[in-house]
Amino acid sequence: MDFKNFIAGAWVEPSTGAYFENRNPADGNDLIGRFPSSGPEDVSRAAASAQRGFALWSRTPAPVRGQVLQRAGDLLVRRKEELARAMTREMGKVLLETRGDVQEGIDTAYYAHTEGRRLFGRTVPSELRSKWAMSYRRPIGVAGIITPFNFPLAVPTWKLFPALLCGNAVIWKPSEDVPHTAHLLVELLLEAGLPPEVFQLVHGLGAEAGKALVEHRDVTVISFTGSTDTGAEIGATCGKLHKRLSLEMGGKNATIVMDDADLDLALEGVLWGAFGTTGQRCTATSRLILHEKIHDRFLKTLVDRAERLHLGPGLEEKTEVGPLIHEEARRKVESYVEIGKQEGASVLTGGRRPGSKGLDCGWFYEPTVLAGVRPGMRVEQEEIFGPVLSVIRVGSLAEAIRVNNDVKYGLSSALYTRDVNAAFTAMTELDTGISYINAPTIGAEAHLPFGGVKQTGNGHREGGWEVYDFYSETKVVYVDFSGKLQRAQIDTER
Ligand code: UN1
Repeated sequence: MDFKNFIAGAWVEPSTGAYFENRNPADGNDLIGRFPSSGPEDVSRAAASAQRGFALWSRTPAPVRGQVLQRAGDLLVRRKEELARAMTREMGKVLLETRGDVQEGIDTAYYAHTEGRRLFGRTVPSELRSKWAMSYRRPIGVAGIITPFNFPLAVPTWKLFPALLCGNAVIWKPSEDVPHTAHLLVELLLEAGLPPEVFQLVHGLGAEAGKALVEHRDVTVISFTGSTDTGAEIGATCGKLHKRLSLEMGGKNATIVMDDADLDLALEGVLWGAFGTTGQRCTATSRLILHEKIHDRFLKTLVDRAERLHLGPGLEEKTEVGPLIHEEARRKVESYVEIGKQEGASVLTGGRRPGSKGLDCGWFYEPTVLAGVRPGMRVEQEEIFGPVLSVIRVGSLAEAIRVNNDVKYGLSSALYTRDVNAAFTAMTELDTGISYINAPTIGAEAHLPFGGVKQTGNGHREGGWEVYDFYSETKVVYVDFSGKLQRAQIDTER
């Protein structure tokens, strides 16, 4: 089946006439559909429509905008299972996780709904008599939203819902690996009552549709989640064109396990953080920093458990780890495991494609533990985005924190300990946007700010209350009701 773009209130074919295929990563023979390979002309049409949508939507009261998102939340609740199944089919992760992905979208919808009745400004005292000073928040314009494959629904909603609640029109370019979920979400938003020209869906490749969106002069806000390299290119363009930009990029997240930790708890957290979503989360645990006193013992149980994780198609209930997203992702994982070996790491488990015949139609790769990794090795520094855990041995908390911080990224970190002083020291010293104590590096909640420091981001946050600042512009208003000219800084009575 050929899917379409949604532009100017209608489902339309791409101007290019070109399409790309979308296949199930667990079974390459399962074709989900063909989706438009859009180009600059499609983006231009979308931008013109979005401007008309903006004129309407920006004048719609925020609580009314919120009601549309409430209805979207209700529809997501009703269709949770159906959506989760479609998402597992196209993205690969297990059903338990795609259900969670939809739930994160539901939480984001209901948070956005209630924000429609807040969107607080401030009223502050003026330095002059009979004068009020206040700020309020206005919509900005047309937001170009570019999203990744790993959370086909949750991550888009983190961006789309706050952008819409704040009164912006949206052009969405979803990942070419999960266009079907995007299609289903747009259908749902229209059903929830979103006025058509407020929302445009433009499918396509990053280098074509995505690039055209970032470069279009009428798209004044860009939000991107993806690789640090692409983020740097987008940043350069947005800098030149004076666009507001939010970037959410790579991570090299570590879990530290101290010698006083509850090791059973830590084991569960490490397995879930490293191999959940087949390691394809920005927040995935890709480094394990073990205190030397428990290093060997912990590693032994970890390897034992990792070996027993059940690999398979995500739609099968017994599956714990699904496939990687595509061939290129698997090749990248394979090449990093080779690099790790050359650097002197040893593969304690995994390090290969599964032997089982049933899995040779998908992009499966065994959960892999690399031991003997030393700080500075490439497998310790670079994002792999797959089921590969690099284990580093340390002698103290101070050393663990140093190792954690000595990477170019700073998204998430975790510490397992029973020592309250160690916990607070780590909370203060770990150089990441998010830290967990006695919990894995994954699992951020929708109502708290999400994002990282250093090359993970550019200072903005998704989620929670902060994202609403990104999608709105502060306007300040002074009202002088004294009836005479009062000069600020000059006529003040001291
Ligand atoms: C991502 O990996 O891009 O905290 C998002 C988590 C999820 C979101 C991850 N709630 O792991």
